[in-house]
Amino acid sequence: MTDQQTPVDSKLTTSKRRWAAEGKFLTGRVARPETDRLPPGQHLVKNWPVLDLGQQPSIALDTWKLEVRGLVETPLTLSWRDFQALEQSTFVSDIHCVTTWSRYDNKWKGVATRDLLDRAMPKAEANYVMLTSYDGYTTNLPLADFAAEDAILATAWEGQPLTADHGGPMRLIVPHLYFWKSAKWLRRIDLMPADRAGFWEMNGYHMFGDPWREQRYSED
Ligand SMILES: Nc1nc2c(c(=O)[nH]1)N[C@H]1C(S)=C(S)[C@@H](COP(=O)(O)O)O[C@H]1N2
Ligand SMILES: [Mo]
Repeated sequence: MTDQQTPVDSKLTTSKRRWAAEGKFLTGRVARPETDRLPPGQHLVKNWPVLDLGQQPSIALDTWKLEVRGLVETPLTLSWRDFQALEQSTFVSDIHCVTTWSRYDNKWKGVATRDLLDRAMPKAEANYVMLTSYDGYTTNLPLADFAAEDAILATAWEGQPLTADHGGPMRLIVPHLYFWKSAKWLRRIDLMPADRAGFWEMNGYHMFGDPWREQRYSED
């Protein structure tokens, strides 16, 4: 082999480099230029608003549990102690709420969804996830997006235990989708073969919810 590239190779290499720089074809958090950080139609806030159905459950840690069910090799039922014994990760990410506020640089600590899935071992037929919370809330997303490298089952925000109003003791954070996908007070994760609508998705919100494509509401 020679080091010399054919014109075709170098053209491909150039466009691949450009795609990489632009984050083309990638889902999830990518290195976007700072000027591109705010998705269309969003404005920046410094505070952290509380939004939910108005029923904020208070869950005692000794009765808290997390279940992983459906298309997995190993169904899981984790106590708080079991959950704390899983590998802990820290990620920093932005929040984009469909009601048009965004908040930059939130520091989360908890269990990376990938680490939980490593325990449960999704079956090959698992393509989507339904999340069910202690307040009865549900929301759906593709398994690949649930397993994004910066998706986290968060128990702390900015170094403090996650407060009950924001979904404590544990909530999901999926930074690359609108925040309604980030279930607070998460109780159960079901791996499914096909997509099904959760609460807001049955009420006119988009099935996927990509802020960069402004997928706020469903088409019909
Ligand atoms: N369990 C549960 N999770 C939920 C909701 C809810 O009502 N119940 N609301 C969603 C919506 S619409 C938003 S915008 C975010 C708000 O999270 P925050 O109150 O921490 O800002 O939580 C999401 N997760
Ligand atoms: Mo929301």
